[in-house]
Amino acid sequence: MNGLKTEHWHNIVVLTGAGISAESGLGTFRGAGGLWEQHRVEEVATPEAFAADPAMVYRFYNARRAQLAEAEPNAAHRALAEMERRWQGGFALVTQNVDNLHRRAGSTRVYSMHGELDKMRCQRSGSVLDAPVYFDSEHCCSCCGVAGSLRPHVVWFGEVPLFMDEITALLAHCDLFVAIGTSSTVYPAAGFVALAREAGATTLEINPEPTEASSRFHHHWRGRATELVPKLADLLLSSP
Ligand code: BJW
Repeated sequence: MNGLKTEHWHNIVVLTGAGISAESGLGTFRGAGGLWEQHRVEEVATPEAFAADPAMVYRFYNARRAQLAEAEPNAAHRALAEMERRWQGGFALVTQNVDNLHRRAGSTRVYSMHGELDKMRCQRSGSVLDAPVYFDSEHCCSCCGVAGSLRPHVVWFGEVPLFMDEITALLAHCDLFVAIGTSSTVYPAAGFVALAREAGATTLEINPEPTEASSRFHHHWRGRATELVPKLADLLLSSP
């Protein structure tokens, strides 16, 4: 941990990825243990995979929902919720994660740009509904009463992420941008650091490993999110 001196920051934007939930027991997508039934995420999280083999894709998300039901927010999620409560300027949390651990830790201003695992969407009406732990093509939706129209409310490759207008506006007025636990391999999130720098922001990457985007950040804190995010909260919330 080095280098970051508190400045006259007003607006903070934090981007999180799978690494922040790793210490809550949820697997990351890439690196060791990133395969699910021998599939890479790029092979299951696509509209094409859902069209070709919906049972496999439902099974993937049902397993993830069951795992999430057993998981609890960790110290990093809680530290971000405390930052939102106590930071005097603007604070926004953008997450690529579809788990609900930020909200369960108490964060309220969360932009879940890749959707939410505990929601499902009717492809006929567009309604977004609370999802049970298990659902598949047999499940009838409450809006039109037809089976086979429900899909996970998540953003797959080739689909447009959610809240892009809001996130772009936040980045354009950002003074400090922090990326936590993301490999920065998936766009548009991987490009947010460049947008933040165009806005003149200071940028910090928190990750145990260097990533494809590391060279674009001013500062790097190497270590686990549960250790370093509470330290960041202490640093920011104790500054005059
Ligand atoms: C720790 C830790 C600890 C471990 N503490 N850290 C060529 C060039 C550029 C772009 C493209 C291209 N070809 C195609 C594209 C576009 C494509 C893309 O980016 N593809 C890449 C593979 C190249 N992107 C899209 O299609 C997106 N849509 C799009 O671009 O639309 C166009 C558009 C955009 C904007 C406006 C208008 C139009 C959609 C992307 C959807 C991604 N969906 C998924 C699945 C979501 C549902 C689900 O969860 O199942 O999102 S894929 C998956 O990857 C998931 C994640 O959110 C995402 C990112 O992964 P993340 O979070 O970074 O996890 P990992 O596993 O990669 O990394 C974990 C990190 O944690 C590691 O670095 C560890 O070191 C670290 N870590 N333990 C802290 N304790």
